[in-house]
Amino acid sequence: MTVRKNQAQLTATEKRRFVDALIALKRNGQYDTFVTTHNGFIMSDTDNGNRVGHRSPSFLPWHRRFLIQFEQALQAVDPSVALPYWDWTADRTAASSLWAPDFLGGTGRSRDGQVMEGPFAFASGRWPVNVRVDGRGFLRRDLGAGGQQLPTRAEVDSVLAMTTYDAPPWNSASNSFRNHLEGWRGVNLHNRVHVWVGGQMATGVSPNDPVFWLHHAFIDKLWADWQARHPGSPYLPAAGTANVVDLNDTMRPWNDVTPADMLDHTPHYTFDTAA
Ligand code: CU1
Ligand code: CU1
Repeated sequence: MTVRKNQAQLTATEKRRFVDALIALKRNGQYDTFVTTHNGFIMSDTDNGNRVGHRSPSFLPWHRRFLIQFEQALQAVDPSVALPYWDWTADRTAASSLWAPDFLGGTGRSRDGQVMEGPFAFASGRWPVNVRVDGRGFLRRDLGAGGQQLPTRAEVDSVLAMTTYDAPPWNSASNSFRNHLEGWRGVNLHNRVHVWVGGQMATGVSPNDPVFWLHHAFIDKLWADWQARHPGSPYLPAAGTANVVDLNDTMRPWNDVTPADMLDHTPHYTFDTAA
């Protein structure tokens, strides 16, 4: 049984095993295939064209399926590993243990943004950035970029209070739970965290930074929390909508999964909510 824990609650051994599994996938090439897939969807998802991974209703089920596939790859290396989640409303500064040298390492140096500490520092030799949107082959961060603040719990609660999953025009203009959570409207939750971390996280190749998985595991948990609060609110749209993934449409790049298949996370994992 896979139990996803708050990263702040992980033991030293759990952190080490998660990091070791990431590095094993980097070494065997599987890690970079996830980066390539993600960037492909970022490049092709548009507000007025066909959209699957982002700026559309399937943002949440698409990333849920993407994380499950990645978690299964980690578990093929080490069955004890599960994706941790990063509650950025609580661990909201660069001084968080998340960024310590025994876990993800910290921010980048001022000259070029290069992460200099921890297992993912370029000098460690274990984390080459191969799938790039520029010429730089090292992990970059700029924690707190541009004076950004991470979202607060009150901002999260204001989005969880929204009752409609999604709404026309089913893109970055929608006034809906999905779009406020994704961050194109309103208080901006998900997108803002990508920008706060900076470096590759602010680009389509964001999974180059391992914190991508912890951020999206929390976004995924917020979807589950919203479902529990609004049991009468279905995934939308139900059917017949152009350019977006309806409830029972197949979601690229997979040929065996629909949003309906992803509505219940509990066959795949649960969340450890112990404090
Ligand atoms: Cu994404
Ligand atoms: Cu994201």
